[in-house]
This record gives sequence, C-alpha cells and structure tokens, in this order.
Amino acid sequence: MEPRRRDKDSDGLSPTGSATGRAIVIGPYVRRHAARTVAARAEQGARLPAARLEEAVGLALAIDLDVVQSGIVPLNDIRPATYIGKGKVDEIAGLVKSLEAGIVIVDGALSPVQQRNLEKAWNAKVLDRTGLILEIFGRRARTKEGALQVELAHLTYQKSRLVRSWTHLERQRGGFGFLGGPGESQIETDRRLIEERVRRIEDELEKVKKRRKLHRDSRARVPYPIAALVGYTNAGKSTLFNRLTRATVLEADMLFATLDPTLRAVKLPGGMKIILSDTVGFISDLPTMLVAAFRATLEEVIEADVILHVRDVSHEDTEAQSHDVEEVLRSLGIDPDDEQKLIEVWNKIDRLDADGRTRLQNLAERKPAGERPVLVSAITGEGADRLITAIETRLGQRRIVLDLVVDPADGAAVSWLHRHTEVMEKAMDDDGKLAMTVRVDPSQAGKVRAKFPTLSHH
Ligand SMILES: Nc1nc2c(ncn2[C@@H]2O[C@H](COP(=O)(O)OP(=O)(O)OP(=O)(O)O)[C@@H](O)[C@H]2O)c(=O)[nH]1
Ligand SMILES: [Mg+2]
Repeated sequence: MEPRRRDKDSDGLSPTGSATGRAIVIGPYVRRHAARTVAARAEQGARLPAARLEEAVGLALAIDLDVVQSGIVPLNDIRPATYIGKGKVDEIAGLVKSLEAGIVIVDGALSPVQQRNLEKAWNAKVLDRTGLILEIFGRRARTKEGALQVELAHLTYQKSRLVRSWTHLERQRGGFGFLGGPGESQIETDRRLIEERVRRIEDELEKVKKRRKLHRDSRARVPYPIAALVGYTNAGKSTLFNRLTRATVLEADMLFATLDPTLRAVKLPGGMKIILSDTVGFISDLPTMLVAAFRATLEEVIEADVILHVRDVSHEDTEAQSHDVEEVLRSLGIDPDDEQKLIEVWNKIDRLDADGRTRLQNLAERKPAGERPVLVSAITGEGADRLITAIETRLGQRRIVLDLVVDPADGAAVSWLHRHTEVMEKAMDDDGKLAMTVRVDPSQAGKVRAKFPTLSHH
C-alpha cells in the first residue's frame, strides 16, 4: 500500500463526524477472469482496479479526508458477514491502529451488517461508496432542489440501514415478537424521526420545483441557446468553462449570469449570444437513490441546444467513462448519437505524447465532419478557438435569419428585438426606416414575423 498525502493540512475533523479525518481507502475488487486484456475490459466498460482505487482516493480527498494509506484487496468472492476475508480484515485492523486512522473507505456497496461488523473489527467509522458519494453530493449541491434531493437520499440510506438491521435483529430473536426492548424502541423512534423529516423534505421539494418551473419559464423567454458541458468527473469541464468564458465576452448584465455560478451568458466572437452551463460530474456506479438528486442538478442539460461532452482522453479509462456518460444522457432522454446536439470534446491533449496525439487526430479526422470530435487542452487553451467555431456552426445551423423593417421611433419594438432575438445588423435605410437583421430560434421565428414586416428571409 502506498502512503498518500493531501496538499492541504487537515483540520483534524472529518465531515462525517469522526474524531479524525485520517482515512484508509481500500478497493475490494472481485477478480475478473473473463477480460484479460485492457482492450477487452474497456469493451465491457469495466475499469482497471488501479484506476478505480485512484478514483475512490480522489473522492475521499474531495471531502477533505486525509488519506494516509490506500490499497487494492483482490477478492475471489464477497463474504456475507464482512465483505472481505478474515485475514484482510485483521490486517487492516492493524493498519487502522498503527496509522491512527479514524475512518476506512471501502470502495464497494456494503450491506448494513457488513458495515457494522467492519466498524466493530476496525474500531473506526466505515464509509462505503454510496456513503462517500452522498457526502460529496451533499457538499456540491448548489441549488435548493439539489440539496433537498441529496438530503432525501441520505435519509433513505440511513433509514434502510435502520430498518434492515432492525428486521435482522427480529429474525435473530426467532420471531417471538420480542419487541419493545430498548434497542428496538430507539430504532423505532429514529425511524419515525427520519420519516417525519422525509415527509417535510418532500413537501419542500414540491414547492421548490414549482418555483423552479416559474423561473425556467421566465428563462425560456430569453432567446439565447444553451450550451451545456457534461462529462465524467475530473474530465476538465470547469476548467474548460473558465477557458471559454475568458475567450468570449461575458454578458454580466444579464439576470441569470450571476444567479448561478455555473451559468454564464456569453457572446461568441461571431456575435452569437449563448448561455454556457457547467454541470456536476458524472460518476460510475451512481447509487440509485442518488439518481434523482443528480438529475436535479442537470436540468440545463435537458434543455440545452448543444451538449459538449468533455472527455479526458489522457485517462486510461476514457472509453468506459464515455460509456457511463452516454448512459446518463440516455436516462435523461437525450440521444448521445444525435450529432445535431452533441459535440465530443477530447480534452487534456497536452498530456499526450506525439504518438498519442497523432493517433487521436487520425481517429477524429476519420469521422464525418458533422460528428468530428474537437481536440482541446483546457489548460493551455489549445483548440479553444476550434471548439468555439464548432459551437457557432452547430448552433447557427439551427437558427433562422430574418431581415426586418422597424420604425426607428418605436423604441419599444427595437428593445423588444434586442431582448428576444440576436441582432446581427442594424442600419438606417433611405426612407428613414431601420433595417435590422436578426437571428432567432425556429420556435421564435413565427412571433417575430407576426410582429414585424419581413423583407426576406434566408
Ligand atoms: N493537463 C491538463 N489538465 C487538465 C486539463 N483540463 C483540466 N485539467 C485538470 O483536471 C482536473 C479536473 O479539472 P476540472 O475542470 O475540475 O474537472 P471537472 O470535469 O469540472 O470535474 P468535476 O467538477 O469534479 O466533475 C484539474 O486538476 C484540472 O487542472 C487539460 O486540458 N490538461
Ligand atoms: Mg467541475
């Protein structure tokens, strides 16, 4: 096992409430016999154990744990009582003690019984993959709805643990109806409290959803198309988001430009205004109870006019990650093969050597122009201009250009056009009328034509 260090100093308090943030991360992965080669595994969407462990360590660091040790525990099968074998349980107990770890992260799905048994054996808090992702989501939820969904998922997780351990106890007592003991009544109380809280959250969620719908409807009136960045966690979405907002002109005066740190209204070099949206990163094996919470944070993606699928092509699991992302898109009702809508962004090309780069360039060039991925480095900025052009082309195809005649004295009409269309040109013609060329979404074109005399349209 390799010792791991974080850059920041630990404050000695873990977010999970244990006395120490010193953590050991273990990856108990069942050996796979079927896929021997890397290529075969990628085909199956299966990941390499080392990469899986690295991801788990990354997640632990993301909740500010101090990872003092990490390692893979290969398994032939999963033990019902402790998930991993007794020898390993004992070995890790020794490590926990000598390293003074307060928490052990097990990168797998533990049953409540397994979790309890391991906590007892190690005398440390044990967090499985679901628990870990719940912690991260709790920290990342930016919207009210997201936060509520995460709390709901957390409570459901806790409750399932309570209920299951309760029925487990009941079974142990041989079904004599031996209820009412202190253990059970405490669990009953806890369960009731959780259920009450769940009901309150569900009520609140309903309200928030209604409010968001109102908010969305008002945003829908803004004619700008939305470009949403999606991708596996750590692919470089936020870095690219920052890069693109720097390469464009920020429309800071817009209402929602400041409403949400992940939405920016920007003007592309060609003059088109768009809303750029950063989103939460996808992750493999997302616990089902978290899917709703996850989706709440992805609303912009569903409404997006163009989706930028950001991939870390320098990552050995890039294919498996891409499959995961496409699955999530499908579950959101988006067809990942819709080249009208999707642009693949092959990020982190600065990390490739000359051969790797050439290989990817060839791969990209072999694809038809409409679905050609754009190679970029969000860090160095290489390829950013090509990406912007690709966005402009893709969105431009979907928009309709109209030449209008407006009475220059009609200030309200002019400002209506500025608000509801993308004004490309404005000139006074010989009769003292204002000739305007505007670009609109097909859905808005009818309204514009009805309101203004149209000269011609392309
Ligand atoms: N070398 C290199 N590193 C990059 C590039 N883009 C992003 N990174 C690094 O990759 C890491 C993750 O970048 P983020 O932009 O936070 O990734 P993300 O997709 O937003 O991740 P989540 O928000 O966690 O889903 C950071 O350390 C970045 O500095 C790139 O083009 N080249
Ligand atoms: Mg990000």
